[in-house]
Amino acid sequence: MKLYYSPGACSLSPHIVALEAGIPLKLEKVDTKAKRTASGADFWVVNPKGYVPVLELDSGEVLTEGPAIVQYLADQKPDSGLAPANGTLSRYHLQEMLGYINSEIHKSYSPLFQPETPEATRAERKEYLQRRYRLIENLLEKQPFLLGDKFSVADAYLFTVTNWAKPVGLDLSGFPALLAFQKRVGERPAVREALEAEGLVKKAHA
Ligand SMILES: N[C@@H](CCC(=O)N[C@@H](CS)C(=O)NCC(=O)O)C(=O)O
Repeated sequence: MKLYYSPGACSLSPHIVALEAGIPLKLEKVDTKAKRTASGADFWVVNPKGYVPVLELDSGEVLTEGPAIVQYLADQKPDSGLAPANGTLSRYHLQEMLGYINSEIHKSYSPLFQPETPEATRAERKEYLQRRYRLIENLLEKQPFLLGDKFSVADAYLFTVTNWAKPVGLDLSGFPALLAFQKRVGERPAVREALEAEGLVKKAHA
């Protein structure tokens, strides 16, 4: 399988999930502005939506949309415990959380990365994000991970998007449980490996 990614973008979430699950992935970097992949392919052809992440299966079929990709990866290795079993209420709670992160958090960051976004819109989006993070904070005050005691694909996604707070200047100092979560997840070996592979942190020398 191959993951088309852009360093530090939302594609970091499936990258982390694959490493957590022990699924070998080929990686191909994408210039999402130029819509070119590192091997010179036209990214519009790979994904007509023009965005990462894209998971190319060994059959050549492609799967897009982060929440679908992370569940697909977790289901390849059910024993990893990265997603509750299909058909259970817990699985719907996972999808509920992925939907919340996708539509309420991930996409609220998007205008903050656009230089042309007016200052008033930036302020409104930041205020909106802080409101949405409050629910997450309340949850993480009671439990280490979004679904309870165990790390799941939702945690990989939350970690990925929350890493964007610093570059866009979103103040998270009012969310100590969330900040502790970021630190805890960032120290997981698979997460560290994904960050190193994407060139986001320096490799630790032996
Ligand atoms: N709905 C998609 C959105 C993916 C998305 O927003 N990807 C961003 C990076 S985080 C991207 O590739 N943006 C480049 C572009 O849209 O031109 C998902 O949830 O996977």
